[in-house]
Amino acid sequence: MAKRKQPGTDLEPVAGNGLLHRRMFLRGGAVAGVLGAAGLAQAEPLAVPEWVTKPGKRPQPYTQPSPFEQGVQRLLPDQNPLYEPGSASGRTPHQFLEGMVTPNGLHFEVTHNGVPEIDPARHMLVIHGLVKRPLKFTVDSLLRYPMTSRLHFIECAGNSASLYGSTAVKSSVQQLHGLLSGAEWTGVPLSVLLDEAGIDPKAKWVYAEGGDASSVTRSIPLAKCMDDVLVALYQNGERLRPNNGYPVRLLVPGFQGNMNIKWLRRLRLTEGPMQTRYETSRYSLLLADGKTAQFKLQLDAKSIITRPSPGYQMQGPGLYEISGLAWSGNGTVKQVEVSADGGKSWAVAALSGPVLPKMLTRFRAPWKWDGGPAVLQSRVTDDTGYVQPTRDALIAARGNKANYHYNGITTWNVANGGEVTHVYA
Ligand SMILES: Nc1nc2c(c(=O)[nH]1)N[C@H]1C(S)=C(S)[C@@H](COP(=O)(O)O)O[C@H]1N2
Ligand SMILES: [Mo]
Repeated sequence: MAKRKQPGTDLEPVAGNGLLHRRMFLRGGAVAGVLGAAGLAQAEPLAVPEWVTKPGKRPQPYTQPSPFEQGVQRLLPDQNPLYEPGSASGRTPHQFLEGMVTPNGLHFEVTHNGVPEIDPARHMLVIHGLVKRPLKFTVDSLLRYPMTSRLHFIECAGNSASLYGSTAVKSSVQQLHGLLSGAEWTGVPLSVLLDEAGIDPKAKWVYAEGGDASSVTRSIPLAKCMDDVLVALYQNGERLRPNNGYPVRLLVPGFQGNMNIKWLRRLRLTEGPMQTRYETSRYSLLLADGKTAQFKLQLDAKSIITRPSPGYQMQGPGLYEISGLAWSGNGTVKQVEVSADGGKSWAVAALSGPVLPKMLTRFRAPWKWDGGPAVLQSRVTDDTGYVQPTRDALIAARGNKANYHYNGITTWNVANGGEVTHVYA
């Protein structure tokens, strides 16, 4: 009996330049013979490598990645002389990672004045200002509260800032978009601690201060603090890494990375925002007319293709899986589309669940590359209906004096022969 034809089973394209139906990879049969596996001559025995012939190493108390994965590293730029000493970043190597969770050793970092070495036995957190009962917590006392775990991304508002520039920087996805990571955070909902302190009805903002030398301080709307902000103690199951705020940090889901105050030591409830340096001279948006938009705190929806991306060597014409990340500071990823012809036509990508609010979502799309030129793009729509803009549309709306919140579409050019580079469409 003839089976009804399913889209994709015969590698039928659904958009220009070889994009195939997202269901294709769910059908193992359609893939056999077109991917990387080498054909096996019948009854040929496997070679016996030396590691099969002798006992392996003893276990270590804390394991490290395979020495063959040593190239998978955070990217550490030189100290910027305009910034404070110790001001540094470490960018996540998205070109080498998969799934939605960033391993702790590769989580990105932005640190304005070096990483403090904090003794958890001496670290304190105070809540004061417009409260009925000011409170002081030791780390041990915070660890006794009932815990909540949630997966969220953090993205520096300065991530991807070079794409405001007039020429496309020929660089990796790590260099261009590496100030972004996703993790499971565990801690105490801030609302629990604020309720315990008793909120004065006059309070509308919470001023948060870090315990490092830079005094990174930010004003956070009280409504946000009562909604989904966490006082985080654990990152992917283990205690926070020093670089990411050990022993305690704020996690402010979907808001500018800068607001996720690390090494948290003080929360003061206030009537208005404090107009700190990090919400005036920095992390605000310089518009085309020279005015500055302050307190644009949510990060709009954005997506990037991580494979193939610059540095990836295409291995000849054939079937590839395009893989990438999409996220929205305003909610949940609803749909991701992928184009191989510079945005002329689009194929809907498959989303790897779970798809969670204010968290990275992995998307995938099967692609039959013919070995010729291609222009790869991805475009996300979130559950508010917002569609990621093209770079031109973003700059037309905002100008190009801005340093922050770049969320336009990124374009990878695949040249004849397979070199992948960053271009503007
Ligand atoms: N105390 C303190 N908190 C801080 C910073 C800092 O330098 N000091 N950097 C901020 C910035 S700019 C960002 S983008 C995020 C980055 O979080 P991560 O380093 O854990 O990735 O932390 C924020 N919290
Ligand atoms: Mo940041």
